[in-house]
Amino acid sequence: MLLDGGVMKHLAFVLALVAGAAFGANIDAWTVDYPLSQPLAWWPINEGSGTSSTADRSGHGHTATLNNIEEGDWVAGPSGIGYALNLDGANESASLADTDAFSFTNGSNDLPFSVGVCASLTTAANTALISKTSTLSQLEWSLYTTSGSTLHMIMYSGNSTADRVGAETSSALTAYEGAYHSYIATYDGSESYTGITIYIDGSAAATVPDNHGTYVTMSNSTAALYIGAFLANESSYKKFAQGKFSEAIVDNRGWTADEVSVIAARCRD
Ligand SMILES: [Ca+2]
Ligand SMILES: [Ca+2]
Ligand SMILES: [Ca+2]
Repeated sequence: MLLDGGVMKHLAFVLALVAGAAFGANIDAWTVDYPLSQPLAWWPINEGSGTSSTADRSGHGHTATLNNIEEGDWVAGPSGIGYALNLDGANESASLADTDAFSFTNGSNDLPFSVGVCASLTTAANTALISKTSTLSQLEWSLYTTSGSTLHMIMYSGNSTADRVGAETSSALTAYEGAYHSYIATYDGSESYTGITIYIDGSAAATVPDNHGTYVTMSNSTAALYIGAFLANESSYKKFAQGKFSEAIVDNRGWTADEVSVIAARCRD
């Protein structure tokens, strides 16, 4: 049958609405570009199946290896948008072999960088968000929590936990357990506590210094980068995250507060 112009316009409008709704519902999906200039690495963790790897969509090819993941670990992301990996707190993570691009030092001085994770933590105590650490002699940087559930962003010098600069949130993350939240740290490369900002859901958190020893510049070790693990190869101190990880980002510049807001808005229940 033939449709008159008015009906055709109406149909086009309805189709546009459907397309718009689908677009909005898939903000975290493959079809949507990263919201800022392309970062060093962006893992949307949106495959929804597979147990071997998760893609880096930054265009830089830093495909991450999945460790001890089973098909049943794939779950819904924030608000049912996209997917996430439900890590078990025992041995599951994603990792990337050591490469210089993720060591933010020129050998003498630190360089700016930022890291971000969108995760729903089952427990906020003694957990790992993202780090470049493998053992107590392979230490570069880490975003993790301690037994009191406060969030730390630490840079290590000389591959030693004794020589570090860092910031620790004044409040515990306990209230954030069980729902998706954005955890971001930015660092200006100044080799001091004051150059670190920790953001939760896009807002700068109150912090206190976590500095020890003598900090020269960030180590460039052979540590792997881990999403959801800290000191993964250190039997006494290893931490594995228990919770759903929907996105991880690493960038080789310090994000502005406005940029952090844009990234954090992608992570909401
Ligand atoms: Ca497993
Ligand atoms: Ca290295
Ligand atoms: Ca995801």
